[in-house]
Amino acid sequence: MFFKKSNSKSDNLVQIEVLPSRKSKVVALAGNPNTGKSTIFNRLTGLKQHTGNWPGKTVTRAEGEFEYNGDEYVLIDLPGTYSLLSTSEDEEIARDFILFGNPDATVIVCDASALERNLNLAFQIMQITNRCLLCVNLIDEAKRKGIEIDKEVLEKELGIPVVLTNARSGYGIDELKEKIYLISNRIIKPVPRKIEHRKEIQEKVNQIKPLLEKAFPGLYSVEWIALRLLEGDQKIRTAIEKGNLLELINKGLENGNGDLNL
Ligand SMILES: Nc1nc2c(ncn2[C@@H]2O[C@H](COP(=O)(O)OP(=O)(O)OP(=O)(O)O)[C@@H](O)[C@H]2O)c(=O)[nH]1
Ligand SMILES: [Mg+2]
Repeated sequence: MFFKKSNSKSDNLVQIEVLPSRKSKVVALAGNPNTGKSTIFNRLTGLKQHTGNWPGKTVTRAEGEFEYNGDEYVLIDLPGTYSLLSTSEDEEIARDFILFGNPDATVIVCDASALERNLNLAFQIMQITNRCLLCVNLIDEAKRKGIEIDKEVLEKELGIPVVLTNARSGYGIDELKEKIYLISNRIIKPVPRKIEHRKEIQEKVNQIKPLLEKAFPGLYSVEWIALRLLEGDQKIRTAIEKGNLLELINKGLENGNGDLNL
């Protein structure tokens, strides 16, 4: 049995709840290259880290653990990518993990001085999962360049929580942990801004979605998968033809704390 202190408005009133299982929550760390992901990863996990390779790949995989508010988290440092749509090994790993690993929260790390470029990936992730937040890192560098980030406006425009950090100094890391806690415990449920597609495309997506749902009950990110099919994504198409799309998802789930071998 696993006990957890729940947050109470009054510090004197600490409720003890029994959680149904002790399974760690899974948090993915995504972002463009060189945005400070590994520095944030180190800040969050300290010495509790393991590195290896992604199964069957030459790409390094870093995984670490941390505790917050009585919960245990496994953090996965995904390869830095500009997009999730091309077929490079790095992008495929990041994409498959977010899509099939079903993380409890995905932290999208971006460079405060290059938001416009970085938000491309953020929007792609926001189409796949609602359980995400934007970590605007390197704010010290941005400030030096005279760039100020309006957190509230960004949150409103994107529909997801935004945390400003300087991973080098540790500024904002406590708030980042709190937001990860709130999202992975479903205490806050972000509603990311979705991309509006042309009418013809949306009509096709709406035709494909129910077919996918029928063939693969329990499938999430259905809209995203439908869009990839329309685009001619070979990997997704093969998974559907072989009927093993759910198998891929379950593998991702099972391996949230271990190896993701897709
Ligand atoms: N000034 C400043 N430097 C930072 C901050 N975060 C990270 N850095 C530095 O930026 C550089 C890149 O950081 P990494 O953590 O390696 O970035 P990354 O996203 O993991 O990079 P890749 O794994 O290569 O994609 C390092 O020199 C860090 O020390 C920050 O908030 N402020
Ligand atoms: Mg790194």
